[in-house]
Amino acid sequence: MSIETTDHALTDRPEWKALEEHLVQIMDRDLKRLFSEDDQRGPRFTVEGAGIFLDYSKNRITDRTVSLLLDLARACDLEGRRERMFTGEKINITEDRAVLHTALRAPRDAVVEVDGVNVIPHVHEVLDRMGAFATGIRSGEWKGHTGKRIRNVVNIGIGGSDLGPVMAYEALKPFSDRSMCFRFVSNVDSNDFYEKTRDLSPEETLFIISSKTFTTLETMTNAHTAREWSLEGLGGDESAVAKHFVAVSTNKEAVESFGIDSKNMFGFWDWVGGRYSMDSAIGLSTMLSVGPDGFADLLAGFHEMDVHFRTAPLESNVPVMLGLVGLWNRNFLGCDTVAVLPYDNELLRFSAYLQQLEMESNGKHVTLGGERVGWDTCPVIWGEPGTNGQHAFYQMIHQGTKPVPCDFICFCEAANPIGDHHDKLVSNVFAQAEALAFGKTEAQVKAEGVADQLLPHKEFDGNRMSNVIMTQKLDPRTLGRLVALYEHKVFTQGTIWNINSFDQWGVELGKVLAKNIIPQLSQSEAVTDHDSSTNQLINRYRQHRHG
Ligand code: G6Q
Repeated sequence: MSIETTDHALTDRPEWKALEEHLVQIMDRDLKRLFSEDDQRGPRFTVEGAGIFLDYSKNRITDRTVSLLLDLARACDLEGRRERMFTGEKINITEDRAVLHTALRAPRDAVVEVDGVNVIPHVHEVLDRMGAFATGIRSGEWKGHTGKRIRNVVNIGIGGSDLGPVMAYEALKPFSDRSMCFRFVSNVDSNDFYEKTRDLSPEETLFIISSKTFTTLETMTNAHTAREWSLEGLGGDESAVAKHFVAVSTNKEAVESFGIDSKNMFGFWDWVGGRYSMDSAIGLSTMLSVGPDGFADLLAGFHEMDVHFRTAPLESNVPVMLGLVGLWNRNFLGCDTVAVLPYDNELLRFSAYLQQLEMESNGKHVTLGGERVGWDTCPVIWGEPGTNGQHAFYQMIHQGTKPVPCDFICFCEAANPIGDHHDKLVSNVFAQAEALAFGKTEAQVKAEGVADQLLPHKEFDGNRMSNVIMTQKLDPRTLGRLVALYEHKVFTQGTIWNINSFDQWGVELGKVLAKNIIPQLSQSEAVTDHDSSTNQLINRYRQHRHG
């Protein structure tokens, strides 16, 4: 394994120190003042690329802030590292892997080499096989064991093998084949499997077992349960598995030993991280729902944003600017969380998807060289679609004690327009961003005739930062662009924080401990080998697990 040793303490860099000094100089200039000083501020703090328009003017920044942030990005070699990712260098140094999700959406004639082998023909070979399979299922040509067509598709996977597929299914529902039913089972909680299958007919149900490793506890447990459920409903004939199970994995041996023929397996590669895999074969359920052409549009959208990220100058680069402004809010203004607020109901799983993408990628406390970081890394990412959030947690965003930077995401056109719903929806985006930035002074509240004792309760400080991301319409292409936007934002921030955004060692310890605990839960004698709290919990559960 080649561990990079070129560790620079980020906070010792002159560019970082310049930002710290600059912060002191602009501390007292709130957003109201910044806007009043410059009537072109809105248009100037705006970038556009790959069909995505980003207005970041409602952040507490000046031209100098932007220029210092760009200096920092250059000093951290963002451009060089970006190229190293795109060209297949093994920048995931703790796993000695290339990071090539961008190759998954590269055109057929592109050349991207890993260890001297061009991976693009392999990518397209899998895409072609997925396309033929999806067409067979969608047309009814592929029949189940008893000769009925497949109407239900159940994706079994977790984490990166679930969040992307389920998010994309919800987001692209208006483009899906409505005669089919799609379900996603992820949790090892038996309720998940039960509830998602209780009304399905095994004769019409296809399971996609999506697991890069094909060893994940949750997925393998659900996969075996699905196999039993299916065989039970199909008369116990083992040959039925071939018609009702396919696998998406990098582990051919494990897939075969589960009983799935490798001709029904769609592969991917170790250079695709789980949370970066919704555009690989892990997206098979997406392709089944929106069709091969819809999936091709999704990939085209991803690729457009890749090209933009790779080629646009940093100052006019949408993911770079989103990343830099986020870094300013995190490291210099001390914001601990970011709310992602899509004003589109179909994006109901988008914040959960980004939670994994950002927090699993950049929630790290050591640098690439293994030193403890001396600066904050990933903030907490959270959110819900608007306007629902407005009637729930926005109170805190407007009047809580700490600012919460918000990404408002909106679309110029509705996927299913009805009357004036869409204007009403989008007006709320603009109003929320405006209210957060400019607030309402005590004098304004008083002028409305509000009683003196209520003034502090009804006043809004303002000076709360937000981005507005606007694009035309939520369709497969736009979804690809949006996801790639955030992938590259993560890359931008991870590069400056000098961490490995592509491993996830932090999820291992709990998994190992759970494996040790599983047999203890059903043993007859009391468990004593943990701390007194864990022993107590295990033993209490042991005593009560049968009611
Ligand atoms: C993502 C993570 C993780 C992974 C799941 C499922 O980057 O690695 O969320 O996707 O643990 O793993 P398998 O696909 O191997 O089952």
